[in-house]
Amino acid sequence: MAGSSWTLPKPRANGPPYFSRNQVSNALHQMAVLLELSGANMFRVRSYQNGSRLIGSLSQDLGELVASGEIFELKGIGKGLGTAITQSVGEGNWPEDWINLHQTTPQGLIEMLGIPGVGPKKIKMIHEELGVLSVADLQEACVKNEVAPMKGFGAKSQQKILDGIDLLARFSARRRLDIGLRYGQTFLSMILKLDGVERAELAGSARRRKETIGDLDIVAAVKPEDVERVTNEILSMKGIADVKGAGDSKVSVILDTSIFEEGFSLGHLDANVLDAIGGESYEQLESGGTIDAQVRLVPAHVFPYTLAYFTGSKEHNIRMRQAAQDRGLKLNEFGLMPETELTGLEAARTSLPAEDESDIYSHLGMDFVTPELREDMGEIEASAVGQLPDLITLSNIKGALHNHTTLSDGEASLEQMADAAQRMGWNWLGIADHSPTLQIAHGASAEDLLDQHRTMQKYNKEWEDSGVDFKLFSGVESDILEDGKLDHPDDVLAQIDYVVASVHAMGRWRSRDESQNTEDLLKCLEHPATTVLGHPTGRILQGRDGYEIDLHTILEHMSEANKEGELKAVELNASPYRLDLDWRLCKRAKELQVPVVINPDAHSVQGLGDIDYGVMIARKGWLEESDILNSLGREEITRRLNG
Ligand code: DGT
Ligand code: CA
Ligand code: CA
Ligand code: ZN
Repeated sequence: MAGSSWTLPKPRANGPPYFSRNQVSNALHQMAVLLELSGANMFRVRSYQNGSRLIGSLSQDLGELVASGEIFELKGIGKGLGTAITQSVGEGNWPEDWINLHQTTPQGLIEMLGIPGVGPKKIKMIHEELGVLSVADLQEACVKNEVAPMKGFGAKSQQKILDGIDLLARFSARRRLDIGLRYGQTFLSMILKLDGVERAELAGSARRRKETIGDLDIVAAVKPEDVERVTNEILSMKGIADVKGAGDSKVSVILDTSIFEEGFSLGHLDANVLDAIGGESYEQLESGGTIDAQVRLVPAHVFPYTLAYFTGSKEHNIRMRQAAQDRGLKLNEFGLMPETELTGLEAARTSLPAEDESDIYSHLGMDFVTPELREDMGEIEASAVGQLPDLITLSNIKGALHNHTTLSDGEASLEQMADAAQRMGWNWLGIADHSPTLQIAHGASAEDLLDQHRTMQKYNKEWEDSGVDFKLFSGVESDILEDGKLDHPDDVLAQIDYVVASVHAMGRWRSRDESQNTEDLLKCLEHPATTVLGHPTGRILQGRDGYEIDLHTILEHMSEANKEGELKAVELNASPYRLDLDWRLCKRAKELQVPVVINPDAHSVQGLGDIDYGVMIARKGWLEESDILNSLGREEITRRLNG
């Protein structure tokens, strides 16, 4: 990974143990890889691998094992490794030969390790035979078809390497919201547990719920006298792959998946999505991934100001500073104060007090702006005149229209999905399995679809008779075919409750121009059976861009249709891989009064939980309860779908 460091960590304390269990385990793992790259004997490589695993999973304290010499009694730690560990942990010096190997291994070869599907053995061969020294060299060699002819490679594996390089480049820069939040919330909860941390919050793009996160930012309130100890405790936490810097008010680290107590898995993935992000390679990349994080430690009285500053966005901050200037004040990460010669925390002593961020806004004559809205997209103006939206919340959601069962590519049965929806407190659930054309997702035949419809009617009758406030709706996720046609005959579509129309043949749609795509989508939307436009651009975050489409025109047409009494809703696909409709366009849909339906596109029971991410993005897009179709209760949605 681009983020992770391959230098041996510096000793961190003034006495033994100089390195943590995690750091030693990492160093051993890296040694195994470097040894393999250098062509060392496999027995030696394996002894480092085993040592890494053993130390990483120790239940005893490594410092004590070293101090007592018991380290040599551990099965799997030979004399050589035992001595090396004793010297590093006990004295703070890594062995000479470890340092040498790190220094002599070309940096480019280490970067190549980040390419999914490319291990040390292959890198060594490519390096020796082709003189490749960097990811860029390797890409060039593949393009020139120099890798395929090598023994043990071939055209297919050459293409896989090219795809992997592409994936690595996209992946290294930013991480998806779900992943960023997973790291961020885990790290935050560990920091909150430390003695001396009075409060702490996630800031930056994660707090603003951006669809992807560059790095994590955390702000913590800590008394000056506790800063050094808290800093050291953060640096020795599990999950810290490397330390980039630690000063007296800021800690910069790289986190890896060992931060997750319960391990790291991605759960059941939609085949379409998985395909777009590189299949197994992607899972490998994700589980071997890292994310950068910065923690700022400040005294409690400046905490709200620091939190507001590092929450951003930069654009929002600029407007806030302007608003302060308009009142003759200066706003920065330390406070809100009259212009002064003093700087930093010194100047903060003259700041207006703030218990919370809302006090800062109120000093400036503004309503509190929720972090999701802080993008300078109109929130500054709205908050100054008390016109901020009353945003949708998870508890407003009563059901959803786009979900899959085992009838197509879902993992759970109709019964399991209905049961899960009830347990979530929903009052209705719409099932929209794939249509026949989509073979990769086992699209269901008309016959099976109608069968499922009858089963739902049976359950609905039972619930109605026994007074249960729950109902199933039968839909279909129809592929949009050539010329905007739907994938079932009209008489079939007329029998079910609704159609989610989505594009899946991405290759074809992406090869066409915007006007052709827009025209076909408009045709499809004109079909009386079409109720919802599913994942409107087809983008897969970090996987592939969507097809060219003029969504403004589409939304305007949908707006007209709604004014004429039809129901044409646009989906906000809540899968964290999609988040499509983009939040920047949600506000436009709202202005045009096109209903938005937040759909988890669940392919499993757990998948229903993705609704959270959809709500986050809907909030970011200014949407209120009245803008969201699936905030309607059972009876109202029945009327809307049958109307
Ligand atoms: P990211 O990490 O790329 O997903 O996005 P952010 O928004 O988390 O950006 P980051 O981590 O560079 O900085 C966190 C916040 O700190 C940012 O949203 C606003 C604030 N900030 C950072 N640099 C500047 C700056 O030069 N000017 C202003 N006004 N604010 C800044
Ligand atoms: Ca950030
Ligand atoms: Ca940052
Ligand atoms: Zn779907």
